[in-house]
Amino acid sequence: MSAYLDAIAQRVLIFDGAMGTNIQRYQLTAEDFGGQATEGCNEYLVITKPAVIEEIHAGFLEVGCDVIETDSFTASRLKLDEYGLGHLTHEVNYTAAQIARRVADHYSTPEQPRFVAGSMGPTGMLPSSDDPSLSNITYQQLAQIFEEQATSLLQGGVDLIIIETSQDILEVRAAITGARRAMAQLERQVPIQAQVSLDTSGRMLLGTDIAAVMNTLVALRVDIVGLNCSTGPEHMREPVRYLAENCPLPISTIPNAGIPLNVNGQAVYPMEPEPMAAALSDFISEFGVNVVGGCCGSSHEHMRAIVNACRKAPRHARPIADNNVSQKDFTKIIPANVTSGIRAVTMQQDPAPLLVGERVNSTGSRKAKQALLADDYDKLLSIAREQMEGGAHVLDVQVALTERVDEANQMAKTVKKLSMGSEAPLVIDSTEANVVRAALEIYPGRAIINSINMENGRQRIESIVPMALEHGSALVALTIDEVGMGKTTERKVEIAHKIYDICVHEYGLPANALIFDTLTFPVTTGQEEMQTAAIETLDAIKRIKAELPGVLTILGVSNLSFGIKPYARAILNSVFLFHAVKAGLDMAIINPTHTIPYAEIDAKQRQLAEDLIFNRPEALPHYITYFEEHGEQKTDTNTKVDPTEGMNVAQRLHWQILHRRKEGIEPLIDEEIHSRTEAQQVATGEAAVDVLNNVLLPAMKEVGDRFGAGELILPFVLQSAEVMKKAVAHLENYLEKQEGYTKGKV
Ligand code: THG
Repeated sequence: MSAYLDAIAQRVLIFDGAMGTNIQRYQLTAEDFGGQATEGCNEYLVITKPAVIEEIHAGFLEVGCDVIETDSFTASRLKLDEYGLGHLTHEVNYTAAQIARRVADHYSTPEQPRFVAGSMGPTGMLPSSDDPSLSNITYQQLAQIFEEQATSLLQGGVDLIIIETSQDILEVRAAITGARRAMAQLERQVPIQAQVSLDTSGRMLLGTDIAAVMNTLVALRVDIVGLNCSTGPEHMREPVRYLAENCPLPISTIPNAGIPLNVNGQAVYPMEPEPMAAALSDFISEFGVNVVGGCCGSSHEHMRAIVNACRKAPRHARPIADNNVSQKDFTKIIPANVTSGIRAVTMQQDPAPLLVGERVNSTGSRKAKQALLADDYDKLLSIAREQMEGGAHVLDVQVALTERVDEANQMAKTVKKLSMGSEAPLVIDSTEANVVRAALEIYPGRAIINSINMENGRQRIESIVPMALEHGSALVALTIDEVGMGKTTERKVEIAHKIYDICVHEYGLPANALIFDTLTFPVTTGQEEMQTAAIETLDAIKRIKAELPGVLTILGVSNLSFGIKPYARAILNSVFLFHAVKAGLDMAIINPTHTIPYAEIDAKQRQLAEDLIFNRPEALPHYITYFEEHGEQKTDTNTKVDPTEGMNVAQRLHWQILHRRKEGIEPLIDEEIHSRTEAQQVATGEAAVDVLNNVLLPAMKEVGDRFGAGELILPFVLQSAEVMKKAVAHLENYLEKQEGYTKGKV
């Protein structure tokens, strides 16, 4: 039970204003900060000038705020170390909490209890970026840093933990884990309010959009989801609307007093108290926001105006989930979505199914295997992009190699590469717990784990399900037990029930995070006992969906057709997929570029495939004979495979920069230079300058323009810049040293 959550269920709660901005007003000296070495460390003031912090807290409570935040925003050991104060981490956080507690208790009345939020801001690291120094920290290290900070805040008596101004969603995940570990250790549960900062285009620094933020955080079972800092309220409007319409939990909105202006090197927050108060009270009456407050630039006057306006605002009756932590039924709360570091994708596509691209797979693709043997992660990324361009919604990633022993390491590198270079949510395909863990600790969003089974009784469940809970992952379960793979409908359903009972009832995994794979076996081998394989699988899907409400289903469709020719295989898989979806299949692991829409399959071929699937007499010989005669059609049904088809060389160069494709950029440069020197009779140096100015720079300009318009995210811009760098480096081979020539600015 939490008094804070109880209060949220009853009324809008108002947080305090800015700590930093208000400290600045005191014009403190180096001495106040405990000396020159620690000047500017606002958190150290809880030790050196506690009266100042106390007065700021009291001022906010005086104007009517319900919640004050501890002066501990950058008091993680990592940040305090920058001032040589790391050894005081406990003391600073504990004291910050105690000061706030004391002031809040002084102002609390039965009618208006005041709350203390233990503030944890970012460490300054960006673990999910590919910057070598900013990403040079592990999930576990971050979790440990936040656990330490949360422990001291909890010991100091905070009512909730607020993780705020977050820039990197992977760091938020580590902070949540750290806070949870601290609570478990101290046996004291408090709510977690997780807030991120979005820029004016509505994304986090590394491109995470509001849907990915919300779905990742809700799956982690935080108690409040919100936004703070970065912009004024006007830019928060659309993301707040999104949260209001989609977030099952209470939401918080704590903007800056406008976007800061730089006045003589000082940040000045331009928004006046009244307009800010009006904007926040609108959020309450229009969107049903549950928690408001002020971030940077918000003075006591701002908060007085906000309290006055927001107390009067009738809250739009947005439904929120039951506020009692212990009774929250997360099965009903957590949406059936997965996320990458960029966006969210629903696992219940309409029309079904969710397409899971199968080819980033060491055992299911020769190309992928060779890439992994050579540690060629660029190659894996290009396979991944092909799958996405072919229509995959998410990608299955499997990297096991009998030739190597570093699966966890290769998995981590692959997941990092794919997260940075594509927007696809990932399915982590490994039954090894250490490999799954390595992937989840690198992956920024909400992944799907593939898979658990009961081959060794409860063993896999016990090692993997706690990880799924910690990371908020969805989880594939194969219908296999100690006796073996479920081959009949009866056995498949029986095993699914066993797994469901343990995962959902014992562990509390939400039913819609559980995805059953009823397995299918080839009907193409001629083996007597396999002839009904497709029927058993389809019936099992129907029964599992009916008997285990809320769960999802998945199938590796191509298992059905091993051993026959590619085109015959594609037809059989596609027809089977159609029937599996009719039976209730939610997700299909396939090669999307080899899948043919049912409606486009020739009626005769459809009939032959259905005869085989439904085990009609002589179906297999008929199928094989037919395709021996009609078998040589192209299996690649995807006409969009080469998006640069029909482009000239200059257009291709432009396209590759815009679409972040390094491969093959150098031969294109050579080709373009040669065609120019030949056609225009100019020197190569001149042609190179021309290519730079009229081909490469305009491409980079378009990248910049698109970024400015919010159409491109920062990591993609950096990757385009990498392509540009490679192109320019190659171009330099053609450039003669010329006086007064500059390469231009990028
Ligand atoms: N269920 C679940 N996960 C799975 C499977 C499943 N993961 C792995 C596998 N099965 C699904 N993935 C593939 C990947 C490739 C192929 C089939 C399934 C495939 N590959 C070509 C072949 O073998 O003919 C290789 C082509 C090439 O080398 O390029 O068919 O069932 N939960």
